[in-house]
Amino acid sequence: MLNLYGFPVSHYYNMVKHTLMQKGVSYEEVLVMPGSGDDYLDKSPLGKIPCIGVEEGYLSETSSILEYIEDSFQGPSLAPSDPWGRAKMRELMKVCELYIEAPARQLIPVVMQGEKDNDSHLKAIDTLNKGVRALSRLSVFEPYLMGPKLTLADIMLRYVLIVVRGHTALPGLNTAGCAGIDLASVLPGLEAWDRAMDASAVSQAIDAILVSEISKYMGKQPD
Ligand SMILES: N[C@@H](CCC(=O)N[C@@H](CS)C(=O)NCC(=O)O)C(=O)O
Repeated sequence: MLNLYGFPVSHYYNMVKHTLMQKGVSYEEVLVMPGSGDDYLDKSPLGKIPCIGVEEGYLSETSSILEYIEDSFQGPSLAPSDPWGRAKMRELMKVCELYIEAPARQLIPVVMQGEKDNDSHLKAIDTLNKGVRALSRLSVFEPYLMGPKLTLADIMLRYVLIVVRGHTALPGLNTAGCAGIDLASVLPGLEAWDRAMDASAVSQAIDAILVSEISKYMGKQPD
């Protein structure tokens, strides 16, 4: 049985959970909060959430986990089968992670606590603008990022966007607005993509948990 370590409000945790559910893989959730101590470092060396435990050992870093799940389990395929398509999917995932999620996360204190802009916030705004434009250049939105088939890149983007434009459970988290980005005009395919992603029973199940669990975890999150 695969163990999934973390907590259900973490957007990275939910990328892994979404992938497991989408593929129909059985798993057990093990509650771990950030800063859980040295024992957890044996599983996830930087203490990051999520991580998984399988027969072979432990694995952290979400994109590695997603690819491991895709490669190891039956169920609907969530990646192109050819090397080029697969590499292009990884390119999209890197853009989501490094140039959208990371700068958006840096802007959270600005939008939530009204912290004053400083050099690092201005750099984050610049990176986020470039990241969203890169996403636009790399994606076809037909309706999914790479075409008619859902891939791991779509799953990653769904949860990255929580940090960029908020969520019904986290309405104030509009870091794109703080960076002056009008998502609908930079990403004209986003509306149809949202409809396709939101129609998924897996998305709906994860959103329902997020809404019901959020108040329990808000005060404990380090971000
Ligand atoms: N690069 C990591 C990032 C994961 C991450 O930052 N997770 C957050 C929770 S959403 C976390 O563990 N924060 C606590 C910390 O950074 O120590 C991944 O891809 O899994």
